[in-house]
Amino acid sequence: MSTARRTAGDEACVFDRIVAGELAAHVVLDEPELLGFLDARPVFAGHTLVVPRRHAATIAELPGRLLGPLMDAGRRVGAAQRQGLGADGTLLLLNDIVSQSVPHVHLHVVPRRRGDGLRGFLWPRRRYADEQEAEAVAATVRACLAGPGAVP
Ligand code: DGP
Repeated sequence: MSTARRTAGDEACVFDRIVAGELAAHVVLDEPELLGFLDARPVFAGHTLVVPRRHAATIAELPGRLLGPLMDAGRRVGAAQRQGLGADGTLLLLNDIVSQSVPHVHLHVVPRRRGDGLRGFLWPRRRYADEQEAEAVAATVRACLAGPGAVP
């Protein structure tokens, strides 16, 4: 799933179509490897999606060298939202597979304001039962990161 213009079923990926100029979007960032445009259903005005031009459905499929530039674009768009839109801060968020409605990597850059009501909306927190449970979970992830199935 890493070639350009990849499709989900028979339908062209909607973000590939935006990158190709086949679908209109309000572009805010236009760079050789990345495109940033307004989310059509924003949490707040200015909510931007930054996508790699080359199709990758998930971050495991995205070349690792693009992760830094993707986050850096989020950093710059967030600063522009603070400067131009009066935002106090930024939520950088990337839904990967679960809750990912468009199978093309996209970084949400959401302008935040103090008191905007988003506090705690993402997840209710829990606690580990004890240190043993936490260590067992950490050991499992550590082993997978060092094992043959690790993403390069
Ligand atoms: P997610 O749920 O994390 O996969 O976010 C996908 C976002 O993509 C969602 O907030 C709405 C946005 N979106 C979906 N289709 C289009 C589109 O055609 N144009 C634009 N600008 N945004 C879209």
